[in-house]
Amino acid sequence: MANNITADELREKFSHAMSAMYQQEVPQYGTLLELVADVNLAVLENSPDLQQQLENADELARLNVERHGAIRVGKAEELATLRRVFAIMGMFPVGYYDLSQAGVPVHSTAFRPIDDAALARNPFRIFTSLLRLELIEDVELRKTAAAILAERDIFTPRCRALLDIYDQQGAFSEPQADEFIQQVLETFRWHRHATVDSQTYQAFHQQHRLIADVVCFRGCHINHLTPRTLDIDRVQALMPEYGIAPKAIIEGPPRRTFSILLRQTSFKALEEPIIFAGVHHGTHTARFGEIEQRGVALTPKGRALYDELLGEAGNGEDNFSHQQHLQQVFSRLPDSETLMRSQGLAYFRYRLTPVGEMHRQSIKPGDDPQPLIERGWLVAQPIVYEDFLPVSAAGIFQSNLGSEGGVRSHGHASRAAFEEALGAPVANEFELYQQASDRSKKRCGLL
Ligand code: OOG
Ligand code: NI
Repeated sequence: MANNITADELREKFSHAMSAMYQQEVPQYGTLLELVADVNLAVLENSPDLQQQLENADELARLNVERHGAIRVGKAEELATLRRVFAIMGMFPVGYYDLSQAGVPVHSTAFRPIDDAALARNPFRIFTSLLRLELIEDVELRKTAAAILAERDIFTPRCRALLDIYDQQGAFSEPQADEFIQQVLETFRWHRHATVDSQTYQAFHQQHRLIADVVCFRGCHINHLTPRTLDIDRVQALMPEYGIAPKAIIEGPPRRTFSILLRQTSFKALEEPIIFAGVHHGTHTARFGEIEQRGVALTPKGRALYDELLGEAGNGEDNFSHQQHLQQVFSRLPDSETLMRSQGLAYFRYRLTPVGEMHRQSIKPGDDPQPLIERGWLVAQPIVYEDFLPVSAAGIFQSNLGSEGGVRSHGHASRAAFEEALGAPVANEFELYQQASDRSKKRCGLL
């Protein structure tokens, strides 16, 4: 069919449409975008090297656009249908996150692009959580929740029809693509009208605020979007000046010369007016804005060290002392690209330089990349971490559910149950990074 829209184009349109909708719904999010743009500009002005590097990578134009968003669903069918929706946009389930360890009754995955070209084009991801009804202690309440969820359909009939059309055609024309985006937006739109009366809402809310958020509305409203910042510490510090209340601490690793994984922080969820069935007015607190700064993906060995150090550091009360403490504890993880590479702590992509190309025949599978890098034949580029961190995610959840301390509670990881609900396995993020690294090594003749 002529003029078919690619998955990358659809994802791009989708992330723009979500951003426009969310800025309308949550004006404070628009303010956060302005702050992020201001800080990014200042960083670039002070760092011509970085500016050049981003320009070369074609990153400058879309520096301030969203990198991820998050939603929460209530039942298996919703998750499975989202899998179909996101697949059309080139977003596939990667990773399994068990948040129950941190007292949040959900488990999650991230729908995201997987191949190098798609990630380079637009890495937009949706962190998607499934409520675990079995973790609701009150049996009656659990039954009520299940009954409410059984009745709702978060997708429009036209969205469902378009999914079937896509399955038959294997593609969308441009008008179909635009209609699809419009229909999908309906699922993520905010509804001021709760589907339950205020008593039912309060009962869920008392068990866990998240249950009320997932069960009491017609859709699975987008609960935050997250642009990329070049200086997360600066944005965190400036938020109050822009009239935005930040969460207490920046999640993830400390600031380093050689950035690793993912650092993130958010502003606190707003208290928004809602209307209950039976016309009572009330408020609901779920929606916020977040920022992120990504670094290199760590190997299982590097990640184990990260998890160990993070556990050792614990949680500070205020961001300043927390970051200082993190810096100290993380001194055990070398802050050097070369050391991280030679110790097998992080993933890299390799590329031959023009001189390296000329000496291609003297490069043998199994050669150590380091001498070749020093000789100027080979360049190693850190592979960006494209996924999420369960401890950080729990911190983001908790700060926006009104409890930053975080009660640890029961609940066992249940990847198999999650995959059954999803109707497919989730990809292993480490395997994806390893494959990207291996592909690049093969191209250079190193593998
Ligand atoms: C998701 C929180 C997790 C992140 O960036 O780690 C998340 C949620 O609140 O639904 O988005
Ligand atoms: Ni997030």
